[in-house]
Amino acid sequence: MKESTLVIVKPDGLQKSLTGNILTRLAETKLIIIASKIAVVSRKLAEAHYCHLKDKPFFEELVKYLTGEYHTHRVMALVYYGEDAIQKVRKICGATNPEEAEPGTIRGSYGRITTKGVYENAIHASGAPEEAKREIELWFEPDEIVFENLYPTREVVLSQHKKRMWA
Ligand code: IDP
Ligand code: MG
Repeated sequence: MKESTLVIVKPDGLQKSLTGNILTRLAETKLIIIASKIAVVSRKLAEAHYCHLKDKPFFEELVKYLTGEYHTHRVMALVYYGEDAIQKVRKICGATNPEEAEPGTIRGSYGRITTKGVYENAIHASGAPEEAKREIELWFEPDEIVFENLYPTREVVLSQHKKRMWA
């Protein structure tokens, strides 16, 4: 089944200049990239992204990690699309716990567990189609995605809309 998946090169990945290596590894999947950007992650976005983990003891540290408190305040977000995209990307990422991830995987190669117990595992990848939809809609506007009708959209007319333009 053709599907889309959200990938985030997390702040540790950017700070360690791993973006190129990670994208090269993901190219093995032959999936296509239909959106990409460098983003600053607000606390609100990080909390929404990891809302399913809000009761975990490591949640606060996890939110700080994703906002870049321990590295750089930037992440790279991408949407990959193609046959079995979710499973193909997850396989190359490796297990959540970098100590348990296979050595050849992205997390096995670049991840570590901090002294505070957070898994700094360099990359996020959606785990299921519903999760991918929720995450992609959280991170991207419809017009940032170079793919017609990935998910349903609606049109709104904004009158008093402030927008920054080039001077
Ligand atoms: P996933 O990233 O492999 O989908 P999730 O369970 O969705 O794993 O967890 C999201 C993120 O939270 C992980 O990538 C990792 O950074 C962190 N995390 C998950 N489980 C733990 C844990 O038991 N201890 C510390 N950090 C964790
Ligand atoms: Mg997950």
